[in-house]
Amino acid sequence: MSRTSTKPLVIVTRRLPEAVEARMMELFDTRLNEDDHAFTRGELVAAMETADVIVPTVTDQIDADMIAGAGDKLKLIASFGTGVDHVDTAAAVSRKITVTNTPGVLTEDTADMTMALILAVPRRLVEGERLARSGEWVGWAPTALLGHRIWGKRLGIVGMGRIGQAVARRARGFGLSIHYHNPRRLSEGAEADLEATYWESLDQMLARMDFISIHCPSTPATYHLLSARRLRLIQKTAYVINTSRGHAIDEAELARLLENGEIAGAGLDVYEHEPVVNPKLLKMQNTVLLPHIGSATLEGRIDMGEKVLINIQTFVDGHTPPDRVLPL
Ligand code: 8YV
Repeated sequence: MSRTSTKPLVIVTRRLPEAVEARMMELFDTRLNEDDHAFTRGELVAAMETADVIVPTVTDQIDADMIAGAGDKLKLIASFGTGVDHVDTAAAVSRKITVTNTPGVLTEDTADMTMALILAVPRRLVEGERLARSGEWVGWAPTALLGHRIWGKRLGIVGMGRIGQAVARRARGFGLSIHYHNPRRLSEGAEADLEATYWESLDQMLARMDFISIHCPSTPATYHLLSARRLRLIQKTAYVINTSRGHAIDEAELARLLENGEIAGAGLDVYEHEPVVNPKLLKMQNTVLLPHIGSATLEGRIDMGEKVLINIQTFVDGHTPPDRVLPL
């Protein structure tokens, strides 16, 4: 970044909470996206040719070609969000462009939404809500809208990082026993705190759980971690919950298994080809589908924005930003 220019040019690709945009404007020469449309590839390329700093979100795919074509001034990609699967971080690092994210501040909100899905699917919450509004509800009946009990069941958490652990803490309060698979086993103390059982074999865990909730980062190694083969290991009575990234699950196979009653239900906040949702999933009653709102709280978005501001300011001041991301 040129030391002679007074303020760096920061291009923000989506609307952020007012307070964050206002601070961004005070600190930097900021260009906002007034109508909040998702940038086209062309717009993103143009932004990367001119900006010193770009602030993208999950709706901006920044690949190696775009990074190769970036202007010499571009030195920082300060992403708004925790997952950085939309940025080719290896390509960025090889062009000496720093990448940052906003970890930690959306843990509790995402865990809340996960818990909401864990409750909503087996208790048929959305079906019930629709019936109550439809004008077709004829009154209480002992056998109406029977769901399944949550208390006493087994929850298998795939990816026991910050969010996975926050889900575990909540789920224990609902009487679920906690099981997990993770590349690294937690410390004895952490396992004891969460009363969590470690499964080295994902296959074995999947076959024995009543709920499976995905909380791993999206990397080439976790692409279709729940592959067609693994999805077929899941019990007929089990529910699959995903608030991480759609890529972790073979969505077409999940839809097929749900359609055939080979998996009981699914609660999804993320999809393989967002914003497109597999049409089979849309038609089913045993799915609860959300539009990627796991971290969508005003408080969370403000905290994320503050992290972006700190990352940019620290970088502009010549230091390593606190949330620097290195390629996995
Ligand atoms: C964000 C998310 O809304 O931070 C993440 O990784 O998945 C979401 O909760 C989005 O990514 C912001 O870019």
